[in-house]
Amino acid sequence: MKILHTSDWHLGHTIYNYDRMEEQTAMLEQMVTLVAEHKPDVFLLCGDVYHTSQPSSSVQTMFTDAMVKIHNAHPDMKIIVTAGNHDSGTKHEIFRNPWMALNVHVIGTLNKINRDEHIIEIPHKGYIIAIPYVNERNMPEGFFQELIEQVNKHNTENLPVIMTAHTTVSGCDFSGHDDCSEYVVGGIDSIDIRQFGDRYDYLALGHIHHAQYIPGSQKKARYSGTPLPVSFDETYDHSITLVEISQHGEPVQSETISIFNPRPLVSLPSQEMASWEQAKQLLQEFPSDIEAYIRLNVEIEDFLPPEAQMEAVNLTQGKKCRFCYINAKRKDRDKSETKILTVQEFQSEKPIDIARRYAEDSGVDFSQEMIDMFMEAQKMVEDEIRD
Ligand SMILES: [Mn+2]
Repeated sequence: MKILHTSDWHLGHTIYNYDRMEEQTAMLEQMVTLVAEHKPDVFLLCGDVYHTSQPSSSVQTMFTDAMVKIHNAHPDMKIIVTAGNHDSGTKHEIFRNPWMALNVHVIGTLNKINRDEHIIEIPHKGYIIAIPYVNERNMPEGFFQELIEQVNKHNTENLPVIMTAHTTVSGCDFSGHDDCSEYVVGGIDSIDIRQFGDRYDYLALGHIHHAQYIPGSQKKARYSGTPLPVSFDETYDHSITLVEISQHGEPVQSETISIFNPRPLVSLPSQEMASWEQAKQLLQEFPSDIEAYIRLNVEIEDFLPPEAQMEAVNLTQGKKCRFCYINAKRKDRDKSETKILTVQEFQSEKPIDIARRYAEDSGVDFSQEMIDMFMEAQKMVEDEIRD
């Protein structure tokens, strides 16, 4: 069985108010080409199809048009789409039935009553156990293992068994993500790889943007990563994973295929920080014919000049690049000194950092327990907004 594994398309993502549909369309075109070239049996899209639960109609049209093209590129292929934490699972399921006509299976929510709905059989090829993002409070204990056992009971032909999940797995490399600790990434608590059991041949994961195998999984569990970077800190390669498994219990053959981004996210300087004057110089020297999003990494003594943003915008006049923001960090000074934030800095702070600052200023040790409780509360608020 041959599979193309991808996740975290985040369609509709905008960056500092710039619309990214052009790059997203270019990415989707590459998906169509890859399907036509490799002719996989299954195309797996493991969650975070959209960046928000309320994508605009043009973004939804971009997605549906792409799915039709992907289907037409190899009509025998099964396309399996699961919802991620950024998606509205119930909205994805509205068109579940008409999608079936194009060999597209949409799994938006957990069906605890008809668990069979999560098992998709590819006759004489293999089985896919498709699980969307589920808040851990709503995930029945042993759900993954039970489904695997059920599949293995019927798997008399010894066909490959593939499972999907959209979650944070402990020990993964979550670099590039905001809002995270060792335990929680993007509002999702990490779970131990052992919770999935060990009777699957390949675990196709979504949620973490850095493509990687899970340590200790013997290359059986993998994040495909995002095909396009969502943040400036995702400085790694972006790709899709091609997986081949001959039969149940056999090792997995896999290959990553890079996705070309016509408008990359560029930090100036690319590593470390520069002074404001140096950063301006770098921006001025940036080639005018390169299409890119630009972030300036600036180290400051006190404050940026109030006209800094405008100066940066002016320096990009006549250039094809799109200026986004100044990532300003103060030089480390005496730790006991209370940090004063500008409005711009405050707006870019994460809730957890504001809470940490509040605790520190109040002379309270912000313990791991408090961090976990805070992240839990934040996750509940985000779930509330999404639902
Ligand atoms: Mn996600």
